[in-house]
Amino acid sequence: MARAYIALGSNLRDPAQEVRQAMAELATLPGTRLVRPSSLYRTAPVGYDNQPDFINAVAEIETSLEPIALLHAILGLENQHGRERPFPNAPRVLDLDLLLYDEVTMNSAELTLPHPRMHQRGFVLLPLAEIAPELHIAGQGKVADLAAQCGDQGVALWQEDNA
Ligand code: PH2
Ligand code: MG
Ligand code: MG
Repeated sequence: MARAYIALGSNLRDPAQEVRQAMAELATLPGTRLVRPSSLYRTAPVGYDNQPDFINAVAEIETSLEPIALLHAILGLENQHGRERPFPNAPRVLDLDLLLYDEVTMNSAELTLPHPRMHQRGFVLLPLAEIAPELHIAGQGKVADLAAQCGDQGVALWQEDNA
């Protein structure tokens, strides 16, 4: 079994519900178990500003799927949620990104591991630091240190009663 980390994000429809449901769906993938879900976070958009805030979270899973098979499986979940891709960084009903897969480093047309931007992004690092602060990102450092260094990017714990 491999240990993998997946970033979840949504800023369309009912984002908290999309992310919660996707978290549960990860456990239904073949040979896969949800080990630890992070809390949900409300996060300011990065990259393309003119869009709603996101709900983001991170999941630790255990899986017997190989990296590319896992990638295809999570893209399948995005499609089940009606994901569309009108332009890069567009608002989305569900985004599932494979962040880390054991100690694997790879760089193919389809998949780069570790995820090439995860070490700069508060919306990934803060939820990840909640569930795996001691985790090491190859070539970058320890998750807790990266989260402490990434500055204020408008990431806050999501309070259900704020809705
Ligand atoms: N995803 C992006 C680009 N920008 N910003 C936030 N806050 N959350 C995201 O999940 C996100 C983003 C590309 O996938
Ligand atoms: Mg993404
Ligand atoms: Mg994606």
